[in-house]
Amino acid sequence: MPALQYHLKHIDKHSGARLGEIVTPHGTFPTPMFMPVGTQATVKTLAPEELKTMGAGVILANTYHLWLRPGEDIVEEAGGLHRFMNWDQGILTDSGGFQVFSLAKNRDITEEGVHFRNHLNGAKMFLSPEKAIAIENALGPDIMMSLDECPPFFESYDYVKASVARTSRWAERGLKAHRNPERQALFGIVQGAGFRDLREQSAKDLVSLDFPGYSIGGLSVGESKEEMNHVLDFTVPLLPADKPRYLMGVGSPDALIDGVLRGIDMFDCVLPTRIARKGTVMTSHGRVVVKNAQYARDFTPLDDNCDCYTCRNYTRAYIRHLLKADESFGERLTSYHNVYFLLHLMKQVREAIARDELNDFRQAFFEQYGYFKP
Ligand code: PRF
Ligand code: ZN
Repeated sequence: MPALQYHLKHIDKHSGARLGEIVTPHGTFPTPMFMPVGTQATVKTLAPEELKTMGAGVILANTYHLWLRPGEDIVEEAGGLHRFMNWDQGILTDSGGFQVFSLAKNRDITEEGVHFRNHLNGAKMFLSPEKAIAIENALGPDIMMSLDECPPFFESYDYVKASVARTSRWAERGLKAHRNPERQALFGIVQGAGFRDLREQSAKDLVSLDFPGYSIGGLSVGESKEEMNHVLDFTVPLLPADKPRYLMGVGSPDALIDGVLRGIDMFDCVLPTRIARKGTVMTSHGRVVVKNAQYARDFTPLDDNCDCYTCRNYTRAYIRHLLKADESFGERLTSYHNVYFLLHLMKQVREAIARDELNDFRQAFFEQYGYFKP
């Protein structure tokens, strides 16, 4: 048995949206799905039991961070990431490439891999495609990513062309180095910035290697929503219909719906938890900065249409007070709500696909949420 199975259940008749499920060694989750981010083997402020109650069937963790601290050897000794963090559902790890590019200093990319100084103590380190796989094999997630390079969206054609070719060679090296394909599914990552022929080349290279799933990287890195949707329009059809497609680092409600409409099955993003800790929540009427003075005497829930733990029990005024007083419970309440909001949104999206009504759902959602472009 392969480590992962994708079952395509229904395609929305009026869009490319797919309803399906992914079976992993740690349970089955429905798709399209949003994966909360647990960079350091914790979805910030939330307990695994809480995530499970909300219906999070899979979460993301970062190879880069866990390699630096506590070290993959310690996680392996604990019995793997699932046991280490007491999470018995799906886990996906990013390969570390993106984090090296966004966090580390003095990066030097060579054919062999990336030399850099880590962001914790400045020590010199080296990450190769084989090393990334060895760390991911030790951590033991259900789904792992190949080492890739995520070039800036507006990088030159020649640079991106060479980068895509290298990312393909790294993907092949990673596949060869993978020690545990029966328990862990390795995805290849399509790159190519905004260049159609480079996205095509990248997809072709990776599809020929026959990965159990494909990620789309290099998006949501500063380009416009229109540009991202355009790249998805021509990239998603290049990927096999019987394998899952994961759009990396995307998590705003509009981008989730627009990605699903183009055939994406999985998403992750720090957005809900990051903005929550700063006092911003997503609601059915749009974003609310609950820390603002206007909510000091607002004794209604964060979102009057939400039935999450936070909204059933606490008011905006109380949550604002906690956040202003730097009480960590405030961050927990907003984080809980935001993660629930996106998981619930994806549930509604799946139900709309089943009815062949995702286009109508999108329109109704954005008329409420405050962003709508036909
Ligand atoms: N590559 C990897 N991880 C990522 C990205 C990528 O391109 C992105 C881009 N949005 C987020 N996370 N490996
Ligand atoms: Zn809520």
